[in-house]
Amino acid sequence: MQMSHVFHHPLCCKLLLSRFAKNAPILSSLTNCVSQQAYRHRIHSSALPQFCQKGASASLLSTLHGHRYVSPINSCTTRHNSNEASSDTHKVQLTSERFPQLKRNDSYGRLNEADIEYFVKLLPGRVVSDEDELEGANTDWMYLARGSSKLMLKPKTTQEVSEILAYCNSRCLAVTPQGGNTGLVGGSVPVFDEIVLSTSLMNDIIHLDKASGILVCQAGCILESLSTYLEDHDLIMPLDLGAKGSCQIGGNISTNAGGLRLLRYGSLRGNVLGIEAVLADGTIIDCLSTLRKDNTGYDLKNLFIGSEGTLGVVTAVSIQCPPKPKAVNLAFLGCSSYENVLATYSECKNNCAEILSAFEMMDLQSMKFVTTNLGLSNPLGECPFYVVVETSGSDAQHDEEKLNKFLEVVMEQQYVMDGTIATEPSKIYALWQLRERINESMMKSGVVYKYDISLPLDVYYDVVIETRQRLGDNVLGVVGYGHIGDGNLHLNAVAPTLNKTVSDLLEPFVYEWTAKHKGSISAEHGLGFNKRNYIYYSKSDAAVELMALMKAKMDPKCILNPYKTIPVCKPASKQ
Ligand code: FAD
Ligand code: 2HG
Ligand code: ZN
Repeated sequence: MQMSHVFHHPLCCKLLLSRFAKNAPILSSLTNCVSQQAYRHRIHSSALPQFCQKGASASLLSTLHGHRYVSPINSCTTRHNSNEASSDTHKVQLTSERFPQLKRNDSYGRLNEADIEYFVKLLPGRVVSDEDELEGANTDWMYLARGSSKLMLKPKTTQEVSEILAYCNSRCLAVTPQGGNTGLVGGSVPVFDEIVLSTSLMNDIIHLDKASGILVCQAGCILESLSTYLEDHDLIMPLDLGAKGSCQIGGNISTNAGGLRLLRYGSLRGNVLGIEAVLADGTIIDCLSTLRKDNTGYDLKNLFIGSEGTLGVVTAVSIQCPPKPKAVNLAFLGCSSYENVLATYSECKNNCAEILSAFEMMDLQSMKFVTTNLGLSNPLGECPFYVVVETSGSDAQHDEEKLNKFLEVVMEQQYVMDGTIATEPSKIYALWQLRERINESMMKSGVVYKYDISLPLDVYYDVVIETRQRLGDNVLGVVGYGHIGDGNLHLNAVAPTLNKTVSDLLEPFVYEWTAKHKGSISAEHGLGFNKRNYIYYSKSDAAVELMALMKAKMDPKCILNPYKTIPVCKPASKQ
């Protein structure tokens, strides 16, 4: 349908809504989900467990988390849940075999009977050595990294984490902290036989101050469970991401996750008010402040935000939560060129300014993956680019007027060639699926080479075009999508299997391209195992050296998440 048929009328919203209704298939694909009412600013979802009701106790939350409550999105779609065995995981090549030049450092101790006895006494019933159960914890979400840990520990309290680390430090046993295991850079799984320290049972909500919106909780709380809990108190989490049903707030903080709301609420570095963490030697650092202002010396909590489990294990967090918006609108628009995407973004900021809560971009190739591989329906015609514009405000009429004004302008200027809007939760949810599930859809075709880069907006999409030309028929597709409002591009190349020709064409090309355009080679996913050696494209030698010094000071035996984040991480005895 041409835009002139849709938007030029002053009642464009109503027309658009009726147009949306004609696109029933996008909704029917949701019928198997746990909850069709679920949406990003969920008010209440009747199909979800009742823990989101007022007065739900923290212990009930724990019980649910103990059973690995998975979001509606993931229960429909996710390939595996962390810590659960999947027959597929056995097919993933061991990281140690994939990188035979990388050697396990023999300074690390090897688990013995006495170690197991110690842990069993400390954590009765919460020491996992069953091989099948360990498969899930050893294998990453991407099905690309697989460790061979023989032990997973599931503490419930900070004190237990402290005792575990003090013991591991004394025995020089390496440890991989793990939250929801949704990380995309191979950071959350062991490389060799590191012990997995899972925070999945550390899922109590400690306190919510309803007046200030400050939430204090344990690190293992699942992001979506927190969102659901908060919404009953007219608050929301300041972050949201496609992995919300499995990822944990401790993992979010340890990766400094960005996601879909960063444009509006800013980074976790601004929203996290306090952190409690345990250092490698077991020392508990209590910086669990709930103050918005605290300039007493160095901002230590920021050391743990984004340090990917290499400096300490985050055990609890206090976080500032914004009020739940009373009105949410979503516009799903099609653009004929990248220039028109940018022009649409500019107009959106001009017209929707304070109510804008997300501005996301996906190209036609991304759309083809979600429609072909997941059976979702594209509500629009074929357009080279699509954008998702979300507004969140406090006055439905005011917000609608602003959105309409913006739509009128972008239609008149022909920046947008087609579009649909939604105000109903179920429709908003359905439209968000098209964007949030791109990642998952590509994996159904094979192996995904993933780049998560920050770039200036004027060159943002050029790298997709160049990469596509460069890879040609060597791959099934090259797609570009992401948080364009934050300058964050997700460049993905999909191939049937891992392939040296493809990797050699991609690396270091993508990193060099990014550095040449003054971008960052990791915008939001971190470095983990996969990208640690490329850090120099985005940080000076001196900065990396300072990181290494901090690591050596805080974890002198290098037991915390070795082989991750810092390019070379040698145990103390080898230095
Ligand atoms: P894990 O994957 O378990 O761990 C991630 C890292 O943090 C590892 O290095 C681990 O050792 C460390 N870690 C975990 N918990 C702790 C702790 N308590 N203390 C110390 N270290 C710890 N990321 C984004 O930024 N934005 C997105 O929009 C986004 N969307 C995603 C969508 C999908 C479908 C998927 C699968 C992933 C997405 N991600 C995104 C990546 C991932 O979800 C995030 O990085 C998330 O924050 C990881 O949380 P987690 O609990 O799963 O952590
Ligand atoms: C997203 O924004 C996530 O969807 C995942 O950060 C990005 O898979 C990716 O490349
Ligand atoms: Zn992202």
